[in-house]
Amino acid sequence: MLKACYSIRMRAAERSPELGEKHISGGERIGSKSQVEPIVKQLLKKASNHSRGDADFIQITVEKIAHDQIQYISPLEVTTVEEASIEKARSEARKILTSLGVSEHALDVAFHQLSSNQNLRGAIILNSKTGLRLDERGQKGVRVSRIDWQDADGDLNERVGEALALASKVANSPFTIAELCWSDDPDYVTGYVSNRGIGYVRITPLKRDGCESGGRVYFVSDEVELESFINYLESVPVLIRRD
Ligand code: WAQ
Ligand code: MG
Ligand code: MG
Ligand code: MG
Repeated sequence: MLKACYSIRMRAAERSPELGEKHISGGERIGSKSQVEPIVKQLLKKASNHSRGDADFIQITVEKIAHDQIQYISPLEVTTVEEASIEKARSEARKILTSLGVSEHALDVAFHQLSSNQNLRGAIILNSKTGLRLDERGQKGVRVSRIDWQDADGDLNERVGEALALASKVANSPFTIAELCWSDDPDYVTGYVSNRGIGYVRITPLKRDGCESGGRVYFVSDEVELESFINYLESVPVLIRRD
């Protein structure tokens, strides 16, 4: 008999009457009944002592998911590119994304968004040709959820394992042309570009140490069925497994 599975999501924010809500951290996991408690602890720990600030609001949501809806997908291959400067790293990222069919204009929009946005909770969806933003989520963006590794993620650290799982789910959609990401955490300057053909290409440094801007951009094709794409990202449970 198949055991019940749970989606466990966390979001943490700092709230001030003057500045409103600042995004601190988020997390999304999937586990069996006996894993719920350790996962909740891990997500609480992730939300606390965060480099973006002291969370004074932490929300954890636990939801049962149907076992027969889970999709199993392989992780993208990981490679790493180290550059001598942010300019060189960004130009390498642009070169790769251009080769995948992302237009110059869409790249300008994406780099501007990630360089100027300090409070993005999810991803921005851009048409890879026109650079037009397709989701209407503002600062909330689209948060990929119901995603985890089936077993251990190998010898990856927590951050890389999470990012690789997210990127693998995103790349698996036929509407995804490519992704660009770097963290909004001030102490983490490595980002990546990814898609199903090139895999997960880590690039460092994509931003200045101490900088709190970052986020994710999903470049999509003209054929995108937006509602079904967003539903896949947010709601379809996916477990990553090495085959
Ligand atoms: N779905 C969509 N967007 C997300 C999600 C998600 N589940 N989680 C984070 N984001 C967006 C959101 O705008 C965040 O502000 C931004 O990405 C950065 O999130 O190989 O740590 O968790 O060395 O700070 C990538 C490189 C690290 C890892 C990315 O992102 C490596 C990272 P963070
Ligand atoms: Mg985080
Ligand atoms: Mg994260
Ligand atoms: Mg972050």
